[in-house]
Amino acid sequence: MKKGQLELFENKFDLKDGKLVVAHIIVAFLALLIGGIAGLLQTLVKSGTVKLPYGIGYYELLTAHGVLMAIVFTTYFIIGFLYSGISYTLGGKLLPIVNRMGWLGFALMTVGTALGVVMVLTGKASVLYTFYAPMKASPYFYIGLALLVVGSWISGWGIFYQLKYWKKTHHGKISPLFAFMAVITFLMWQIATIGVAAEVLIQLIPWSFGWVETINVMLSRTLFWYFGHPLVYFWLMPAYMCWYVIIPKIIGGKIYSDALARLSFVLLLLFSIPVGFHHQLMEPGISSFWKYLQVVLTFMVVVPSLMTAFSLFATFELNGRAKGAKGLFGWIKVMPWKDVRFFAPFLGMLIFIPAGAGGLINASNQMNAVVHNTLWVTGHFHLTVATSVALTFFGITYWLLPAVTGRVLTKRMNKLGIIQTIIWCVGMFFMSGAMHLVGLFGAPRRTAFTTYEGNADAASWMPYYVFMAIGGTILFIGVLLMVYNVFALLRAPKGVTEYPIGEAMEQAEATPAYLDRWSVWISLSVALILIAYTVPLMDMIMHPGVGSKGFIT
Ligand code: HAS
Ligand code: HEM
Ligand code: CU
Repeated sequence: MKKGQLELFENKFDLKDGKLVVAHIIVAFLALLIGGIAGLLQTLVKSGTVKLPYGIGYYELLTAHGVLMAIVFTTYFIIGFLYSGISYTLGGKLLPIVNRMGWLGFALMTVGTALGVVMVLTGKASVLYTFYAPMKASPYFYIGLALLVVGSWISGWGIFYQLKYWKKTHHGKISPLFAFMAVITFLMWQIATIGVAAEVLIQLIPWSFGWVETINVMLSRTLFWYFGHPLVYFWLMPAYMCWYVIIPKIIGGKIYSDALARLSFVLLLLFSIPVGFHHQLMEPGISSFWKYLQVVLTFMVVVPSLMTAFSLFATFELNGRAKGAKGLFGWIKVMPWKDVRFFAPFLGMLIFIPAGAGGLINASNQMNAVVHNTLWVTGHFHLTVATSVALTFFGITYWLLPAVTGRVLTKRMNKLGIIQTIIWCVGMFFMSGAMHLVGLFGAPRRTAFTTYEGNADAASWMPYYVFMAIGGTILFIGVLLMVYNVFALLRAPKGVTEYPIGEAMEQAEATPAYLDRWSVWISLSVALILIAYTVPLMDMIMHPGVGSKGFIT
């Protein structure tokens, strides 16, 4: 019996690849833990509840929080998750060379992360996760970032290589949906990170070593946002992969349309990069025409999200009807609410509706003038990345860790997962809700506790800061419980957990082969980027203005 089980398992997930996956997930959740401590302290400082001891600066904390949460937690989780799915759907195991590339990427990323985090925690890189010039960090912080990016490239190339091999051995077949999406995600990442690599290697590192005196600030910010917006889709697309491919299987339904899912990912590749200016709408130095063009493209990239919403509703409703649900909302009753593998990602989807709506507000030029650099924006991305994406990643963890380690999710763990999800939503309701509101009243983001010398407007923000701190405290409990859950999952009873990959509906149309034609999509993507960026970038390079010296805060 035991032997049979083991064999069955070995057909399901390769345990050697499982180790690679687990290594990534562990680093991700350690980052969540340390980032969570920083986050909690931020809310307590802002509300005037605590003063930071030992000369720790607010910006040290905020940099650590942004880097650990938005860059380390996400990137490690994503690579671990995508490698697991690649291993499972493309041949049942990673090619030995791909497994080694995964480890090499992991090692480089980890050296880079350690270097970067040490610089931040020793106060030598209080430049926030966007590392805007002319704020200057130690060169080793930038070198750490560069290693992190190069490591992620190597991992991405491993994914491309595995697909290439699969295609060679499965001539004429369309790639599995999960693999297709993983490749698009990493193609997008590959194209996007060129911007930040150029910024770091050509501008920031020479400048912070003192080899050049000044820096072209406008150019550096533009290169950053060329990368920074696709960065947020790099977080989102793996969550969409769970919503499209995994969730249908977990609820016992089918994928509404394989072709629609692929098309939405192609659109995400095309439109997620040439839109960075929507983070720079309030900046001088970019003419309004180019801002306008990129805002139009920003609204184009909303389309694949709306397609996603449509297709998920369709999956849910058709699944409900197949199970006998009646009426417009009858399907809601037959959903597996008590299964955390569904519950956590579903709340992520639900919260993505207001989160995305906030994004549409941000992207509208006139409204951006109201919300830019206020806590509203912080509220927006704690709903998008810190809830929709994070809750989806949490939901994935409950089956991923058991599946790749040969264990099972126990009832007790499932229950703890449900509790964790509820805690997260309640905490975020308070924290992000208060951020949105007080942001509308003009409270700036990225500020420590201050009374602005008794200014009455600033005093009226204080109650909201208290709500943020209440929310932050609840969220921190959620972080602790999640980290506990991760380590408990790693010790769960041995057994077989299926890797849940959904299948398309029988009546769905066949997937057209052109969707698998990479060269077309890459060329189109490059063309759009050239259209949106060439002229403004040339302008910044030809008319650099007066360069800026560095400032160390
Ligand atoms: Fe954003 C700033 C615009 C999406 C993250 N964003 C940020 C920053 C971050 C971030 C981190 O235009 C701050 C960066 C910094 O530090 O300065 N954002 C948008 C727009 C979208 C958007 C138009 N953002 C995201 C996502 C993120 C993210 C996703 C992370 C994961 N954002 C902006 C702009 C700024 C900005 C400006 C700059 C602000 C400033 O001035 O600084 C769109 O992509 C959103 C489209 C999404 C929708 C929702 C579709 C709904 C779905 C849910 C389906 C649910 C179902 C269940 C089926 C329109 C898919 C339903 C069940 C029931 C029972 C009802
Ligand atoms: C910023 C709290 C979880 C990503 C902030 C700020 C607070 C905060 C108060 C704003 C500080 C300011 O503008 O002065 C928390 C708490 C969390 C949490 C209490 C949970 C315990 C997360 C997660 C993510 C995240 C899970 C992403 C996955 C960010 C980012 C910033 C930020 C990117 C912006 C940093 C910057 O402006 O440079 N957080 N957060 N947070 N948070 Fe969180
Ligand atoms: Cu953006």
